[in-house]
Amino acid sequence: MSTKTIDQVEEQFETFQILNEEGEVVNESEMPDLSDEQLQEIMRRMVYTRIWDQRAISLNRQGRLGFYAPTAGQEASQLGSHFALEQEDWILPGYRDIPQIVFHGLPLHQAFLWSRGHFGGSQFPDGLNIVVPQIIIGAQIIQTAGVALGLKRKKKENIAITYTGDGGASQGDFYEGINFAGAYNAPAVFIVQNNRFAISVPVEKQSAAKTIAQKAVAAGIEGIQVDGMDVLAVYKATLDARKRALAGEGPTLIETLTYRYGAHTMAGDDPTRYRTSEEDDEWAKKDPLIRFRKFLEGKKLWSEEKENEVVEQAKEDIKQAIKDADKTPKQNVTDLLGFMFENPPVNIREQLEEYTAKESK
Ligand SMILES: Cc1ncc(C[n+]2csc(CCOP(=O)(O)OP(=O)(O)O)c2C)c(N)n1
Ligand SMILES: [Mg+2]
Repeated sequence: MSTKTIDQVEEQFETFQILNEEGEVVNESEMPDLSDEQLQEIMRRMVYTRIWDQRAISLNRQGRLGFYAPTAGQEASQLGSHFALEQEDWILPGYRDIPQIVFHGLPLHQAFLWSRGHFGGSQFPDGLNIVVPQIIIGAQIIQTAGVALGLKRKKKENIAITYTGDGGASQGDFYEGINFAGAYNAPAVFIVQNNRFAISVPVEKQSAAKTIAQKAVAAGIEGIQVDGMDVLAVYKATLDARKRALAGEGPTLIETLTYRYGAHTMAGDDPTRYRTSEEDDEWAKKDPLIRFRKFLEGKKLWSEEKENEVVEQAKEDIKQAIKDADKTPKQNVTDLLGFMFENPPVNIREQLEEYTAKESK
């Protein structure tokens, strides 16, 4: 016995890239077919999300937001994959994947309510196919396999897509989910955003595997590792995965190599305790906005003026969304209990009575 098998498998998981760090096309044959307007829209979303991240961090520090998991650095991974979806596709996000569900149609003020732990942040508009962002690491992977199987059974031309992190790929749920989806040929796309850390734990400590993408092999599904700072590569990989899923060719596991510039969440994490500034600098050079901006400027599709417009729009929208969130009546204990069951069991009925009396005082 030798370990040759592993070497042979790992060799096949080369990083898929279309735009290099300079914004140059290095993989012309994989260039996706996107109109000028679509290319500009992708940039608009990434710039918008970067500003939103800065504002959210500052709102959090002012005590006005609640839970927040920073997104800067991960825009290409999050928004490039989302751009490949259709409106009727289902998204099962993790706690960091709020940009995708907002661009899918969740009003921004509801995203802020979700941050505040207000139930209004989880009561989605009718017809919006998203699930409440998952906090339990990996749980959404199994749910995605189920949603995708449901879509297949109902003969819908749609997929279910989910996001987790490098840490999430160590959970039992992850293996169960991808295996089940493979076994039932469910139209699912599993994105693992490998930002190199699960809070402070480096990815090298998560697994002996060199890539997360190769974990697809044991589940008998497609796997691909993508440059997660290259929005076109992430878009193309997701688009291809979606097509394969709908053609009955099974689910795909996509590993995006990315980096979160900020803290894990705003609840006291200090990345300087587990990352070096050299590593931060190295990843800043790969920045998804810088390289896509260069690419678009080369095509005369982007300018400082355009960028400023997006920045101003984002700031204005955020200001309004916070106002709307502030205007939302505070939640009561009876709201929480009332939403739990259609027919509440006796202990919940007792508590409902108790709190109805308290709240009416
Ligand atoms: C089942 C479970 N275990 C532990 C936690 C605590 N926890 C929250 S985030 C996190 C790290 C997740 O890292 P990763 O999957 O890489 O995602 P990232 O935050 O880097 O996007 C952990 C361990 C949790 N939420 N759920
Ligand atoms: Mg991570």
